[in-house]
Amino acid sequence: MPLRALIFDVDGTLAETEELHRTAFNAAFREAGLDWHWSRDDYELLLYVTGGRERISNFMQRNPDWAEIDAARLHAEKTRIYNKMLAENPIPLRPGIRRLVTEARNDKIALAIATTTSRANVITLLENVFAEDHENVFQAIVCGEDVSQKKPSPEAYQTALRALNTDAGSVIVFEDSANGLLSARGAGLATIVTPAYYTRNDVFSGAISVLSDLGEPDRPAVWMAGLNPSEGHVTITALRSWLEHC
Ligand code: XBP
Ligand code: MG
Repeated sequence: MPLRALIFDVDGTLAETEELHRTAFNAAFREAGLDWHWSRDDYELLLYVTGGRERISNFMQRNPDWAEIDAARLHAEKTRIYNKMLAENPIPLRPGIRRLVTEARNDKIALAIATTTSRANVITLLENVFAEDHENVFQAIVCGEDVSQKKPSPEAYQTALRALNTDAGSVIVFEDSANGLLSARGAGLATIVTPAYYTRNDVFSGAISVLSDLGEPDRPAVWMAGLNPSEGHVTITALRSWLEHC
């Protein structure tokens, strides 16, 4: 099948944002007068529940005394704090993302996002990294608010596919997590995984390739499993030939 679209996850894939999410959760807890603190080790486990509000609700089940706490309100505050922090301290795109996005745009390959994070977070990140061009880069942006079931449900990817009006066989997905990979695989999509800090211990069976990142001509990616880009960095030419072999 010809390559027609690339779909990117956001947190951990476009940028290493998850540590800022953790910081924002902890700040929201402090502001609400709660003595909760999610350490890095805690957060690595908590991330198995996708979606920040769901993550808070899941955590609250540990103690019946917390049953009355308003998870949605706490999460709205976390989102406000996260966006303020991200606007003030921009996080860069991971290696190879900007280069591949530019190549795809030059080749008229559609680009989309499928994430379980909140839309406000995605827009702030895109404004930071693509500046005045940010509204033109992605033809479809599917966020947590757009689905009834977050990853690992395939709904986010199925929704993105419908928005792109493209066959699953013509698409390649970029993910960083096992939940994201399950979601994309559930929608029948070939998936490349570039593990992030918090997902480095996940299991990525079913990915067509697992790489440290997408690499750059002067900074090759480290191959971990599956297909290996011969030039050391992922190009549209490599993706076209990989899709033919899937
Ligand atoms: C990652 C997530 C998100 C963020 C928090 O999503 O699970 O929930 O941790 O974002 P993805 P919210 O990798 O699919 O982008 O608090 O806005 O849910
Ligand atoms: Mg992710």
